[in-house]
Amino acid sequence: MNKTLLLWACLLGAAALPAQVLVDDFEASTNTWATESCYSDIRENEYKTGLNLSDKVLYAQRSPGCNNWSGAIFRPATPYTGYNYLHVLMYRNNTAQPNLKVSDEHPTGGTLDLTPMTTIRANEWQDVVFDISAFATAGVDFIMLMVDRTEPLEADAWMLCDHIELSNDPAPRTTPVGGGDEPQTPPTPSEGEEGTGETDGYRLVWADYFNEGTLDRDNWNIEVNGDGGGNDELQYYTDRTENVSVGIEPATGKGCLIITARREDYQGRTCTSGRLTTQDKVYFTHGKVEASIKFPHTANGLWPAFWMMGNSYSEVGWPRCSETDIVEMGHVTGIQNGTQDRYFNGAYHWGFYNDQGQYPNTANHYTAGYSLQDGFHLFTVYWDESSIRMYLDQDRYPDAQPYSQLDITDASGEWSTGNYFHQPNFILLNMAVGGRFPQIFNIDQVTALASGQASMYVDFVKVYQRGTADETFQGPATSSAADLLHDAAQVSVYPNPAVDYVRFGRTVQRVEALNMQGGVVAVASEADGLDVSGWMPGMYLLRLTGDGQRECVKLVVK
Ligand SMILES: [Ca+2]
Ligand SMILES: [Ca+2]
Repeated sequence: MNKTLLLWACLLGAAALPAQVLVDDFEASTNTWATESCYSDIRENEYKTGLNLSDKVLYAQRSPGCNNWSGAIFRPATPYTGYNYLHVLMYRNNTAQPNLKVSDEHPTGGTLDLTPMTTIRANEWQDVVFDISAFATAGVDFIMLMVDRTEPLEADAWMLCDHIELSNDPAPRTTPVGGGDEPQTPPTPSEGEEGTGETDGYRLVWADYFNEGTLDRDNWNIEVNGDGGGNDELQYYTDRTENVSVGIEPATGKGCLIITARREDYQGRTCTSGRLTTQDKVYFTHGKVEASIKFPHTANGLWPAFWMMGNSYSEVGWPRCSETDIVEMGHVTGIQNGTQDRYFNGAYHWGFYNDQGQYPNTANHYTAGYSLQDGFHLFTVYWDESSIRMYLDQDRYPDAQPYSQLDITDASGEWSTGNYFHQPNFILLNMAVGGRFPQIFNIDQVTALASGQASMYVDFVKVYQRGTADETFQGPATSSAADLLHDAAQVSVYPNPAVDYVRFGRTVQRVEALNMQGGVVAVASEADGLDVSGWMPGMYLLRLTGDGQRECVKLVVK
């Protein structure tokens, strides 16, 4: 096959189905596999060599006297459809052919025996591939792995199985699983975590769904201070789990970032809370940014917010770095009007202070038609070369007008927006208590903390981009079909079809090649390129690491 490798040049449609799905890697404590006829168990991997450096494996044995269908069976809750190949990482004590059934009741009557496409070797890990294309439509509703079908048997035959995967790629695995390099499951949205999705050319480049039970410190910093945020706020921000945690929102069961404000004496302050940023970890210029948030009842005195600031903050200071407040709640006007649960705003701060102590800023206040404090609501900002536009619940109300917008084309003056809103921004999530925004400066007036504490829940945060030249992105890229090419100017990747070798134009400390589902297909160190012979046509993401930087480059293999 003659391959050409193209830099990401156009947007491709997202695959309707994941390119592969991991059925089991046996690392979990529960065994979902049943012994058939002879013996099976899940055990420590005694052979951490070659392709399998992981900890646990499935063991299946057939002994003399046991049936030739001895092995282990797994029944998925719902059939897997759309896959043509089943991969089993296998280590066995003989070269007899393993046997597979993938359907309990094959529509043509009875189950079908499948033998591997792979030549079996003994005493080493190999990726054994089965062609299951006959079941791509009807689905895989049963996986029965048999040690062999030989007969009779004179000595024990056994096999270790691991990393059982359904795929549309027949190429056997060449990189090890486990040992720290096990492919990470890319973050994938659960039901209700779709947000506005990949619309209008926007592709997901980063997301945190907060479903893993712990905060991902590759994404987030937790601020610790009691300085009042420059607004005479009352809280002390801590990094304790009492204030910042990842857990379950009790009413919906959603995995969330939980920011909790608590009334307590702490470090000279009368209450505590949490504030997180992605500063120096995830920052980007232009894109679509959104978060699904369940606010607490803010009245009176809580001030939760989802916002952005320029990553140049530590160098140029505020407001020169610019600030974009996507949503804030708890303003004094809402308190005065009795509309605290519906009154919110988007706001912008930029420029610098003049001699009169003024600087440019603007806010758009808005009263929603329904409470924003009784469930999750989606806040989406579109930020491009011409404007910043903010939308409420655009997933449910796609035709609604923006609640806030700012023109950022004018760069004619020292205070013009166009000079401040085209630089990389990071994301902030926090919940202040009191201060100038709610105009409450005494903890006794913070009725929202009368019961002692109140929490803000964030179901997910996402950044989408279109891959246009004006965009930048720094951070741990989301490994999905939606990754975009970034920083291409720093790394030249060009095709050499004659030898199937992609050159980077320089040596990088480490490169990981990921397929569309985030599976690692190749890893190399101190490499100036990658051999891509044998790669299936398709889209790949190269993560290049060096000098403390991580760059992502998209490849299309044709
Ligand atoms: Ca394993
Ligand atoms: Ca979530």
